[in-house]
Amino acid sequence: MGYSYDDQNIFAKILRGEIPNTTVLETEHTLAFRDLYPQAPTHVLVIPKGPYISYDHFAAAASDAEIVDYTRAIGEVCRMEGVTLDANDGFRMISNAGEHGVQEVPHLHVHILGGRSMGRMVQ
Ligand code: DGP
Repeated sequence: MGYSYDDQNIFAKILRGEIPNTTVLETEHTLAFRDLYPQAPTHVLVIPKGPYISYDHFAAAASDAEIVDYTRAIGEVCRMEGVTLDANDGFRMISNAGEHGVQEVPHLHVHILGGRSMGRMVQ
């Protein structure tokens, strides 16, 4: 099996500047931008700039610098959006992977959803 990254996926095109996006935060290794189809008042996608499909791929293949940058950027986006627990009522963080996770775009992304109660995930 192994990981096979498709560099024609939509987020790869966003990273190359071929498709526009509404950027919330850009760091050395990370880009955060608004979801095109927001499911909540805050709906931001946070992606590493490197060619990783899923979190397991990223954790196995990325450098420590990329992992630290990405992890901190996620927290920074939450802070910028005003959904952190010290300032507000919280958020949901989701990352879909593969067929079972129903991942639409095969480039690692974390969804940050907030600004409303997200409801229970497991019924
Ligand atoms: P997922 O199902 O977890 O792979 O989510 C993919 C998300 O990407 C989905 O919420 C919609 C969003 N999306 C799809 N195409 C685009 C795009 O061209 N631009 C932006 N900003 N978001 C997109």
